[in-house]
Amino acid sequence: MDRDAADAYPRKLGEDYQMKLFSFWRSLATYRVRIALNLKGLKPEVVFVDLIKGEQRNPQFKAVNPQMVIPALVDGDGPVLFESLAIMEYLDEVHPHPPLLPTDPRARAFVRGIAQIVACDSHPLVVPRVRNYLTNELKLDEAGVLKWTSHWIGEALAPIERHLAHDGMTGRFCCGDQPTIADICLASQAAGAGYFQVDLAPYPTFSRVVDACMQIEAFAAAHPLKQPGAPASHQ
Ligand SMILES: N[C@@H](CCC(=O)N[C@@H](CS)C(=O)NCC(=O)O)C(=O)O
Repeated sequence: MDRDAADAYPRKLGEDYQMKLFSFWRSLATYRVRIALNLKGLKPEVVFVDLIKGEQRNPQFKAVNPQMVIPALVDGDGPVLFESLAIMEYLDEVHPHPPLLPTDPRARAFVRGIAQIVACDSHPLVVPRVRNYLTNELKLDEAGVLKWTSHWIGEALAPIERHLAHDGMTGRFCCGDQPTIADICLASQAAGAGYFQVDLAPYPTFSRVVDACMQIEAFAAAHPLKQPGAPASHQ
């Protein structure tokens, strides 16, 4: 069923992809999965779901992902994979090199903890359906919505900075000197801070690690502003 729904999306002549990623330039969760795919050297077919036009709510996409959010990844015969953290761990298990998690249990917990502050505590509060609810149901104006989004982004940046600077785990990247799922989530948090005009100056360790990530082609090429359909800048 999932594979059928995914196959309902038109495929260009001659394409024979095993993997199909439902994506949009602006999606921070999909940015995370794009980085993981790039790090693994995987090149799925990309299907665009325009979140600004509300295409995630089309019945055709709802048949792929009933939650009506991206990313969604179909690998082979499916079923569809959903939730960026689950997708990244799946990719890491199926394609173990290079690893996206350290082997040491404490280091793994640290990496997952940083990733979850971003993906489970902060990002869910700034996604389009939440912003739309604030605007349409609670009647917040643009300034009010920006106050909301920047507040919840900051509520993640401050503890992440504290963990990175003080827990003794951080090297060139969040945990040691290899990029992990935590760094992928950091990159998405930095892009979100750009969308919602959050100053990163108070978070020097966070910014240093993000800068190190962006020197890696797999991160840089996955950036929202590098995707088809993206504007030249956030402004
Ligand atoms: N927790 C999910 C978040 C998925 C999500 O909310 N994706 C956003 C784009 S980043 C979306 O598709 N939103 C559509 C909407 O809110 O209507 C994940 O990490 O994959």
